[in-house]
Amino acid sequence: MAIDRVFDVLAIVAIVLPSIAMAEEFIVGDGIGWTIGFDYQDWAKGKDFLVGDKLVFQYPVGAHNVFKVNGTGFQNCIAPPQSEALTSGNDTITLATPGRKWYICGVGKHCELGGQKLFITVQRKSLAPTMAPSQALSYTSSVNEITAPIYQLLMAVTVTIASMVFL
Ligand SMILES: [Cu+2]
Repeated sequence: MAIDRVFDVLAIVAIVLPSIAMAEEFIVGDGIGWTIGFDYQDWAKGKDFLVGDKLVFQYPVGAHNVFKVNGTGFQNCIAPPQSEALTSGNDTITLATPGRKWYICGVGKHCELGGQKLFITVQRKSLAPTMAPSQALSYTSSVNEITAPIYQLLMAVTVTIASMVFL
């Protein structure tokens, strides 16, 4: 009986762990890439940006660049100093923290007139996205004295691995 419970717990960890470790990579604008005359708010609509995911800005080198700005910089298309620009043409940004993020192109009037700006909201990653709260509760309450420490240990390991991946 106790052994069965251990396997149950292992099964949960096996299901939960990959979903924690898996980060998504978003090509901004998909096939269009990072350019003028494209609706990036429309592109971002319905997408779930989670901590650990990546944004990739793709464009011909020299044609555009990428600046991370604040809300005011986004609203008014104010580019920070050139030294802060990403210019590789394949700029990957890892979304390290939750919250609102703003990006603009600082070339010419691409932001003001070309609408080359992106605003997203990054969400905190849930630790157990595949396990419903009710399910988790019933498992916790049915775990007996012997398996409880093992369950806690496995959860601690899961959290440790998750923090190693994302911090
Ligand atoms: Cu541009």
